[in-house]
Amino acid sequence: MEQGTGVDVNAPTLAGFVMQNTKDKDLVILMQAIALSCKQISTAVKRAGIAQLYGLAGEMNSTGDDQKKLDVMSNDIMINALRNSGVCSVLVSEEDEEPIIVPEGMQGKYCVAFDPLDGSSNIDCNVSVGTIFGVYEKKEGSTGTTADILRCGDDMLCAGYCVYSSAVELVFAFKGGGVHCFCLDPSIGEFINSRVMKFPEGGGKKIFSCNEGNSEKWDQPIKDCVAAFKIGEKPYAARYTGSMVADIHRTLLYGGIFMYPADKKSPKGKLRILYEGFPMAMLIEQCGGIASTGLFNGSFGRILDVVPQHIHDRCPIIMGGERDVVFFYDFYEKAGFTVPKS
Ligand code: AFP
Repeated sequence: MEQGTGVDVNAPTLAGFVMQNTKDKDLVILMQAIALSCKQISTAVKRAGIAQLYGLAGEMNSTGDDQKKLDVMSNDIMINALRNSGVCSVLVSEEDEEPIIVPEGMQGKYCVAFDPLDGSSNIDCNVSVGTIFGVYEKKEGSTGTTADILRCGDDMLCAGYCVYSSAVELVFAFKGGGVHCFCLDPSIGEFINSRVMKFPEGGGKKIFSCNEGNSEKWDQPIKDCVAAFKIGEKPYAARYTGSMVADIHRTLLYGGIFMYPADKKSPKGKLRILYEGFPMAMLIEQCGGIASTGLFNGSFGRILDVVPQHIHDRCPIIMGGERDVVFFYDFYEKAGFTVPKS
């Protein structure tokens, strides 16, 4: 910090961090494009009331949800930034039915799946929302096709999210590395490395996070597990915003478990693999937690092992600290299922 000025001449910026850790200039360009998008989306979210951006755009998106005006704008922001970055070939957005293939002369080595504004049904009441992204490297010799991105989560190179809340924080990880948080410093318009993310020692706060309104359709072991969260001398606290980014951000920082399981009506659950399940699973695992599909197609697996068949495929999600996911598994074990051993 330069004395008396409040200016940090050595500010650990996102670009500097990516360069130092990877020496990959294309990845620096990619992360700068994502960061720019997040700053623009954050500004649009903040000005939504003034700029009359609340409300529906009048369309439905690729997964059948109503599109908000901010959904459409955030999608345009991301697509423009990534397509013009010169380092992307294939883009998959929650808002677009088909993948976007970048024109040949502008292609680069990365493929990005993203949800430009996740939790957007919360926008009009000013609850936190976020952007989620997962990055793959194009297969060798590929001219950029859907096959470059329809791969298991372990093939992702890096992933992250940005949460638009009282502060704007961008959380991301390279495959196999730690999880890092960058806070947007509005005085200089840059994301600055602010903290390392890791599950609290011992599991942290006992919090469960799920839409209990669906419980009638859940398997009996999940019903039993959630009932058990609520009894005893020190029951778990219930916290659920309906914005995955906000719920996962809290889970990573405070501890607990987030669940969007399969149910009788939706055997694949609700959340999308490429731009919700995979990026969050990578961050959860690299923070020391477990990211499981729960009971899915007859067995329990890692989310990152799933191979999506379609770009908008869904999978059930049970993720959080080891203490709490193991607690969840116990109810299936008692019901006679073989569960993963940690
Ligand atoms: P929206 O983007 O349509 O608001 O959906 C948000 C979301 O994909 C995810 O962020 C939430 O965790 C989940 O859906 C909430 O779903 P329920 O409203 O069914 O609880």
